[in-house]
Amino acid sequence: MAHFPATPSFSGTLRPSRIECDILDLEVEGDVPKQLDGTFHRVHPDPQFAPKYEDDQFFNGDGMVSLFRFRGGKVDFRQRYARTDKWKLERAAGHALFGAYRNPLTDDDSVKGQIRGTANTNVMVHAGKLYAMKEDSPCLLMDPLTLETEGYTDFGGKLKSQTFCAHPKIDPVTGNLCAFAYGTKGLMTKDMAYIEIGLDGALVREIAFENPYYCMMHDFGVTGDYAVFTVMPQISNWERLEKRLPFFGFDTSLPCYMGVLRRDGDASDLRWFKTDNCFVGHVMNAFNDGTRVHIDLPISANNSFPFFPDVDGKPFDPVASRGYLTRWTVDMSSNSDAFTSIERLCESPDEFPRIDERYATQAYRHGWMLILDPDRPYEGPGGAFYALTNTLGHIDLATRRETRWWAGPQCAIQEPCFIPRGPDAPEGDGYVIALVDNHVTNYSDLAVFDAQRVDEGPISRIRLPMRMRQGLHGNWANAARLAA
Ligand code: V55
Ligand code: FE
Repeated sequence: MAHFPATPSFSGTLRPSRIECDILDLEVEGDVPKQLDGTFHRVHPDPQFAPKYEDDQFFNGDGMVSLFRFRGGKVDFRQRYARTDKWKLERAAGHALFGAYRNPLTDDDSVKGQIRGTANTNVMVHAGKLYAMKEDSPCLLMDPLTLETEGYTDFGGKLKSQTFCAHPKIDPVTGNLCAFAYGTKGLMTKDMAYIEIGLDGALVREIAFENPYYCMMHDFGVTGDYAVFTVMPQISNWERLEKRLPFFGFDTSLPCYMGVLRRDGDASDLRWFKTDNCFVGHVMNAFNDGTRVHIDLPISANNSFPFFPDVDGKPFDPVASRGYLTRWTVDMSSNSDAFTSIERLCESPDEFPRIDERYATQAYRHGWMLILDPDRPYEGPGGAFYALTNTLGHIDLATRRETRWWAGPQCAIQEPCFIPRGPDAPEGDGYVIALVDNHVTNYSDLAVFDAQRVDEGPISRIRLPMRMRQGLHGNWANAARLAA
């Protein structure tokens, strides 16, 4: 008998959904641009079974992958669980076997040593497969159209790392998928790797190195010449796991770092630049002009994750938790470990930044993100920690002009995704899509915006007959990439 805890992670707007389905030809309000031919995949955590522990958290749910197939103005929908090893073992048992988030000490003896991954963080098409990813485990391969799971991959026995990040980037110049991994030799190890996977799905390079301290390293940046890593003190250790504390805790006594590694090197010239304690969010983009290396990402004065609390017990500070898009710059020709500059790019709290990915790794002009506008009213039920992602924003980094669209008092918006109008469209010319979840009616729409006119609101809404659970990340793949 399924009985989910009555905690904010499993009730109210975060009530588990667990819906696998196929819907042909979704209802559409307005017109979906006919030239859009491709797929939008996204994923949310959705526990298959009630968790072993009442205090379990949202990030531990099994990956539920959604597919919106766009063709000729019509959109088909499909949703399937990522059939991870964990999902299959628990399916066979009929109940949860794996315990707390990233804590193997809490698992049933019957599953000791099994891969604990949930594939719940990001999904991206590369080399004919859908990569479904969770940063604590290997990359899971799925079929991009049927959503059948193939299983975990070690890239033909070539990849040494036990883990694979959830935020790879596709280098638009080489077509390689650029990724990284932390805890490559096991939990709590400082061992990391920079990884590239070629257009044929084979390992191109794996560069091993160590980070200054073990921490949650969630996202990274890639430039033409370098891979860029951010170290922030969401830390962990075995003592925390033995005490059954949340896996990560935030340590305000530790500094942050920006690491820069040559993509074609052997890590002998890896540099760690140092800055004050802060909380580091998702990466919008990174690029280098010569030896000057830039990474753009929301930075908060303090911890943004209340469920990974302060290690000294300091109370969560919601205002200090807000991140603001910031440019971190370092110079590889400098002899010191100091940053060259730290420049705030956006004055509104923001997260889930995206770009026109044809400009990934390069100097760029256009960004989109969710803005957390605290001055807007919210009329939905409380509890969901993402209820304030109420506004979609566009930023023109050349003029610093910001435009935005508020989704209304009943709604939250999920991570946006940019789609170019066509292969030759200039940077930023196209569409932005984002799920808009109505927490009162309990329906979601996939809203389509003109990317340069988000303030005018959606030009069409692709209507789902249900509300999507809060998700993490998703990506567009055009027909050419699907066929490759
Ligand atoms: C994040 C999400 C995760 C995770 C670690 O957003 C970090 C950050 C959905 O799971 O395991
Ligand atoms: Fe993420």
